[in-house]
Amino acid sequence: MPDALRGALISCGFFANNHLHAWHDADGAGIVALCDTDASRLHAVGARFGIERLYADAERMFAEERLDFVDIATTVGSHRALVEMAARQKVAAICQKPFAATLADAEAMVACCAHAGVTLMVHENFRWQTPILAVRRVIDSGRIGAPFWGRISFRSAYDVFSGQPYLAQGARFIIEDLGIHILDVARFLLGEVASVTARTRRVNPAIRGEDVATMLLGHDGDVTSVVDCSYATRLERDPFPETLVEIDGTRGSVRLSQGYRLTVADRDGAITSDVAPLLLPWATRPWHNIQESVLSIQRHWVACLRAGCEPATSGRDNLRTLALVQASYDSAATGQTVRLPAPAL
Ligand code: NAD
Ligand code: 89V
Repeated sequence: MPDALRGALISCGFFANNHLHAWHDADGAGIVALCDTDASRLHAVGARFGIERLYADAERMFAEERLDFVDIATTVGSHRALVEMAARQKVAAICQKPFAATLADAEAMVACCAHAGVTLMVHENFRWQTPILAVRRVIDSGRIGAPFWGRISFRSAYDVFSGQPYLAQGARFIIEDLGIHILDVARFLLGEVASVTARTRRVNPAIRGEDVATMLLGHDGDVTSVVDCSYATRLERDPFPETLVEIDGTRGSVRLSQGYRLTVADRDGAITSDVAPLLLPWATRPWHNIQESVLSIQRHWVACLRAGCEPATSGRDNLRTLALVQASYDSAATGQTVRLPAPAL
C-alpha cells in the first residue's frame, strides 16, 4: 500500500515475533526498521522477517529513519527513556505493558507525549481478545441488566518462566505481569475502581515474586468484583492463557468458561455459544488467543492514527490500570483497603 504508515519495532525478543507477524497482517502499516541492543537477536529477526534496516541504538534509528510510529516492545526498564525519545522526535508511540515501573514515570511519559502532541498507546491487548469482547457485547446489549457482581479469573500452572526468564527474578511478579491485564479487563467490563483489598503469596519457591494474588474491587456504581490470578494452580486441563469471567446482572448473568464457551442466562433460559479466537496462520496453541488480540490492538492503532483519535488503551487510560496495580501491592503489604482517587476528567 503506497501510503502505509511507516513503523519501527524496538525489540527482537520473545514477544516481538507476535508484533511482527501482526504488523504483516495489519493493513495500512508496515515495519520498515528494527532495533535491538542484542545484535544476534536483531540480525536473526531481521533475516526471518525480511527487514534490512537494523539498529542497535534507538537514537540513531530515529535520526536516520522517517517514521510515522514506533512500537516499543522491550521490557519495562527501558520504556520511559524510549517513549520520551519518540516524543522528542514527534513520533507516535506504542508501549508494551507494564507501561512503566512506577506511576510517577507513567505520568511523566503521558505528560511528555501530550506536550509533544504525539499519540501514545499502551499495548494492553487482553481486552482485545475475542472472548472478552464477546462478554462486553453481552453487557452492552442490556440482556443481563445492570451488572452488580463479577469475577475475572486467571489460574494456571503454565511454565511462563521458560520463555520469559526475567519473570522469575523480579521482586514483583504476578500482579505486575499478568494481574495488570486482568485488572484492566475488570475495568473494561465493570467500570472504574474506587477501592481494592488484596492478598498475595508465593507458592513456587524457585521464583522471587508473588505467584498468587486475589483482589476484591469496589467499582463505581456499587459494583463488586473479585480478580484472582495464580500461576501455582494445577488443574486437570490447564486453561492457559484463558481469562474466565462471571458477571451477574439485575436481569441475568454471563459466564465465559474454559474452552471459550459463553453462556448467557436470564429468566427465559440460557444460551451457550462458542467464542473461540481465530487460529491465525502464524499462531500456535495455546497462545493463539493472545496472538489474535495483538493483531486486533495493532489494527486499532492504525485506525486511531488515521482518524486522529485517542486509542482505547491510551497512556492516559492506562494510568488507571497502573494505579490499580500499585494499590493492590500497597493493600497486600499493609492488609488495608486502598482507595483510589476519582479519575481526572
Ligand atoms: P525479552 O527480554 O525477550 O525481549 C526484550 C528485548 O528488548 C531484548 O531482546 C532486549 O535486548 C531488547 N532491549 C531492551 N532494551 C532495549 C533498548 N533500550 N533498545 C533496544 N532494545 C532493547 O522480553 P519479552 O518477553 O519479549 O517481553 C517484552 C515486553 O512484552 C515485556 O514488557 C512483557 O511484559 C511484554 N509482554 C506482553 C505480552 C502481552 O500479551 N501483552 C506477552 C508477553 C510479554
Ligand atoms: O502478557 C504477558 O505479559 C505474559 C503472559 C500472558 C504470559 O503473562 O507474560
